[in-house]
Parts: sequence; C-alpha cells; structure tokens
Amino acid sequence: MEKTYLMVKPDGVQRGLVGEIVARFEKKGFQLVGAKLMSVSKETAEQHYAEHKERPFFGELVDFITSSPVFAMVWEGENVIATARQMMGSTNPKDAAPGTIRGDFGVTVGKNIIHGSDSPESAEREISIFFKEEELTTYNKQINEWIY
Ligand code: 3AN
Repeated sequence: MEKTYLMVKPDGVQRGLVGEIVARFEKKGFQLVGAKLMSVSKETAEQHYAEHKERPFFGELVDFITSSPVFAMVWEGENVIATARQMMGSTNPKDAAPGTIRGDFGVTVGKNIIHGSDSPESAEREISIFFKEEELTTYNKQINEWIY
C-alpha cells in the first residue's frame, strides 16, 4: 500500500490545527502508520529541503521549519500521495481552493501549514529522513474492508 510523508509545519502546530488536519485524513479513509511531535534540526531541514537549495527562499524555509515543533506523520492508503496533495491545496494559499487545508486555514506561501510528499520517490526519501523503520506500524488489514 502507498505511503506518504505529511508534516504539520510550525505555524499549523502553534495555531492548534494538528487535530483538525489529522481528522481530515482519518475521515477520508487513510491510515496513520507513524506520528510524532518533534523539533527539526538544521541538518535534517537542509536534507529535507535539498531540492530547494538554490532557491532564494531556502534559508527562510530552513529557519522556519526549525523554529518550533512540527508534527511529522506517515499516512498509508490507495493513491495517498496524490490525494493528500489535493486535500492540502495549492502551495500558495491564495490559490488554494476552499475545502482544502491551505485554502481553509492559510494566507501566505511562507506559512502554508502543511508539507506533503509530491511523488513516490520523495515519499520514500522523506519518510526515511524523519522516521526509523521501527517507528512505523501496520494494521490488521481486516479493518480496511469498509474502505476498499
Ligand atoms: P509544496 O510544499 O506545495 O510541495 P514546493 O515544494 O514548491 O511546494 O515548496 C516547498 C515549500 O517552500 C512550500 N511549502 C513553501 O512553504 C515554500 N515556498 C514555496 N515558494 C515560496 C516562495 N515563493 N516564498 C517563500 N516560500 C516559498
């Protein structure tokens, strides 16, 4: 089953949106297989955002993500990578549709509440940056019969 890495960023944690965000993915029918509230080190942040190293806002991104705790999660489900991106909405909250997380709760691109992997390759890479194998769990698959 497909897995993705989702992370409530410092703005989402401080604004008390963790429960709301977890609830949206739970109600959709995805399963949480790993989660932790954590502080991100500068090294981890730079590794996570490596693809943006040359962008002018790289320093800002690293400073922001290390400024205060994030809620790191791994979610599992059919097409969870693409569907979670749809549920998050466009990167810039001004373009994000109402009903999406960024559309409902965000205002600026610098503080857009949530991160989600954009491909199977980034999901695998990001999960391994933030979680050890033994921190992820599996479910009795019988609970899936109402979803699939
Ligand atoms: P997404 O998070 O939707 O995959 P990316 O990968 O293009 O978007 O950007 C990574 C992060 O960089 C975004 N979540 C956002 O917080 C930040 N970002 C993107 N564009 C800008 C920008 N023009 N100014 C400041 N931060 C930005």
